[in-house]
Amino acid sequence: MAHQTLLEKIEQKTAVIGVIGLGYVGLPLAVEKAKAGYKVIGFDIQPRRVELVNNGTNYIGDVVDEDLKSLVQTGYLQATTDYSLIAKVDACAICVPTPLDRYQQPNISYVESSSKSIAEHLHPGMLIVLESTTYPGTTEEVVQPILEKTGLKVGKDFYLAYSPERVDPGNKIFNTKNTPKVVGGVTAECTKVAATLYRSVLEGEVHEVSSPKVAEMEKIFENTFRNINIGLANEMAILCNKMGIDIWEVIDAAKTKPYGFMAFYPGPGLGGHCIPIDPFYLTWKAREYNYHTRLIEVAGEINNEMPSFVVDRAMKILNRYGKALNGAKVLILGVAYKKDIDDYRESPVLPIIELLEKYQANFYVVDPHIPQFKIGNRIYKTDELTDELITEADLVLITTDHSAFDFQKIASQAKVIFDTRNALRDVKQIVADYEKL
Ligand code: SAJ
Repeated sequence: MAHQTLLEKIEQKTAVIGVIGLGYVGLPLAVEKAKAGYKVIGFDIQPRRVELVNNGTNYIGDVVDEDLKSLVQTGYLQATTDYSLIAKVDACAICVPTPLDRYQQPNISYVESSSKSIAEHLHPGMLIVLESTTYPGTTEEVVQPILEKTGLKVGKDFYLAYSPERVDPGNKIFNTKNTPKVVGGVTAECTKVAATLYRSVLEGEVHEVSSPKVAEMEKIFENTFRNINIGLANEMAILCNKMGIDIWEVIDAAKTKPYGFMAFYPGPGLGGHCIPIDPFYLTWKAREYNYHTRLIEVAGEINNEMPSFVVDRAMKILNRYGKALNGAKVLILGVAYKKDIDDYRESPVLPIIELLEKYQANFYVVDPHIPQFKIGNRIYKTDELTDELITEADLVLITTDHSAFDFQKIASQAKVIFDTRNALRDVKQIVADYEKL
């Protein structure tokens, strides 16, 4: 049986592992598999990323620089743009982006192209695991047919499973190695082979489920759960503002309940490449079953409303000083979609900036993790934070609560602060005129 050979290779660590997509999911996974003693080939369409990996130069915050360097030097990890090397691979993980297109429809073109590349070099005894977050059905309705066009049969000649990535960029406690992993294979053998490989690499529990669909759905459920609860926190923030109640104090009080409550916090909107996007993979698939995922769509509307809610609040604050947004000096602290990371994909600060431009505000952006960023085709450079930028601002807008910001200093120098992240919660003395979301 082919899977016996593969299981033996996994147990003896002679299996060659492939990882397609060397981003914030794929590179940490490739490093963990190489650290476990497997020879790993990383595949990426970006030559720059391949060059960086092969030079032992790390570009992902959650990967330890030294680990990458030594794994490359010892030959356990290499990267390539040459997908024909998939022919050498015994087990291959697909870790490519699954964005939405401009019509909010799933774009699984990277999953399809990766599957086609694998199919060109598919050989008996190979395991393929899709890790990218996607709608339930992708593995069996999209990936499997592409692979079986080769004439090889899933469960007999090759093994196919889905195992969602669970990477929380910047999380100092949970990482690829220690976070529990869910695995669902097309057949029982597929599940067994995939689970055996993950158990030989990861420390966290490997939780087996009965099919790829269950694993695909549980991942989307995880992220939809976050999206909707953040939407609830944002709606409560809007209402509490109208009622003159401090939403942050309300949440701190609610979370004293030791059971049945989980704290989520309002913010300037919902960023990242997962939480704002994944639920709409489910919305799209649900239409096939003539079902309308109302809760997901309402949460999306509320979360998408937050950038304009923030700018409206800024307008009202400036108005108290007889200032229009037009011409006002606004200092924006943070463009990353959440604290202590350098990623601004889907960041809510981008629509906030577009609105400030529309109202002709005179704004400056500071983000110690992001030297420059793009909105559409326009490139924006961030500024160094100086005393002048703080003292001369008509309004300091805190949009990302990076640990690198000295909020005590900012609170003592700024005239007016609007804090969308409760970033000043631990600041003893706030001299400025201070307002929170
Ligand atoms: N946010 C809030 N209020 C909250 C929590 C988050 O406004 O209470 C905002 C954040 O500021 C950010 C967005 O939501 O803009 C997403 O935040 P996130 O913490 O979910 O961060 P991601 O998208 O980088 O990572 C998430 C993972 N995070 C957590 O579970 C904490 C996890 O859901 C997934 O493993 C990952 O997406 C993924 O790749 O699916």
